[in-house]
Amino acid sequence: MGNSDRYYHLFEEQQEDRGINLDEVKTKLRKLNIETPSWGYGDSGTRFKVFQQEGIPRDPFEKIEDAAQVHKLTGNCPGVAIHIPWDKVDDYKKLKQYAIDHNVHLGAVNPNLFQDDDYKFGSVTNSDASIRRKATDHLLECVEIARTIGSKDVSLWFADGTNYPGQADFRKRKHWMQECLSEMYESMDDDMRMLIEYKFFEPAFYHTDLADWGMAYNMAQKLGPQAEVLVDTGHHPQGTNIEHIVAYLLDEQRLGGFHFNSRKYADDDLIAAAHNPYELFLIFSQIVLAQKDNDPSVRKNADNIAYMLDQCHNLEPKIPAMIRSITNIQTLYAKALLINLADVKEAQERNDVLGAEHAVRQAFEFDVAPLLKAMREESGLPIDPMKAYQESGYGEKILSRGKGGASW
Ligand code: PSV
Ligand code: MN
Repeated sequence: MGNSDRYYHLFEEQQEDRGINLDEVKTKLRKLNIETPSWGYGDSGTRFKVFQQEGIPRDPFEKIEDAAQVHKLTGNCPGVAIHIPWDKVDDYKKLKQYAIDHNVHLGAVNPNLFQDDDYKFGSVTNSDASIRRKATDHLLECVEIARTIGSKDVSLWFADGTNYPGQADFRKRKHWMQECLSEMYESMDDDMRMLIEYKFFEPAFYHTDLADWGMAYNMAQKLGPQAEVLVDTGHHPQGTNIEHIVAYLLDEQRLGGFHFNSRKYADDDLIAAAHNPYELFLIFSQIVLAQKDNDPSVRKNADNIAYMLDQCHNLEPKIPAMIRSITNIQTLYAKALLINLADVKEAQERNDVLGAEHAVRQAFEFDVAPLLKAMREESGLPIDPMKAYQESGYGEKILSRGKGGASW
């Protein structure tokens, strides 16, 4: 019996005693699909400097090749989110097929409404009707691209906002945005989703048109059931209770998806759970709870969340940074799946504050390494995805691409 087996069996016994079925946990872990962002493989930086790396993909096809490595080694990332026009190609069917040939698929389509001179004072909130038209046409183009590549999600983030009091009319902008998004909504197929992201500041510093989850939720509600809220973990003020937002949206059946990343100060876009693993664990704890809800529509929402990374690795190499993010997420989801929900519920019913807190935290404190090893072994995946990447030679092979690849 190998070491990993010995540790796993001890772990299994321990969890069985707690009433946790590890086969169910492993099945859920295998089912976790996290899209990686095509733009996360390109060169990125801060407003001060983009340090170019060697080996960066030169086009969307090479981005897919890199994303395919992350999936091959972790088993949880079959989807690649794309950004238009960064990933604009002449033939989207060819791009779709290229992804399939690399054992992945194209995921959410992300329009870009922030890098055109016309959008300086807003895109769908611009006071100039012809600019709003242009922005809406781009949204419609992205719905069409999603249709062509067989993607069901169009994911929206707006940089729209202002820097100074009096600069623009908040309420007019709210109506303009709703008008443009309604047109996009009407153009979607019945099985498509519009995922609406919010962010409290940056690039605008005074007001942002969709500044928080409440505004995104309200917009989604006005548009219809195919519009849902996307929670980017880096888009909240310090100290925000994100898991509460998650629970609220699940209860309303409007939690569309996540952009995972880590933040210390603002929208830092760093490796998921690098700074505050407990936060991500608590987010997953709400999802795990909703997966077992009595209400089938809450369960349906919890089982249909679009998980994505939205990260930019400015200093560290891109592919290993994605792998680290995914293994961090696997670890924290695994821990959340170890929460004994019945214990939590009982403690809550007794108003046993310490007991309830203990029941949640206890799961976080388990070492899930033996569980992840067993799950990977059983799925034919490398036990240590990072080590496997480092030994694969892929990182050296792509150096022949040279410097000066794609950037956002
Ligand atoms: C900018 O803040 C951002 O990171 C948003 O989170 C979007 O999801 C992403 O860029 C891609 O447009
Ligand atoms: Mn995002």
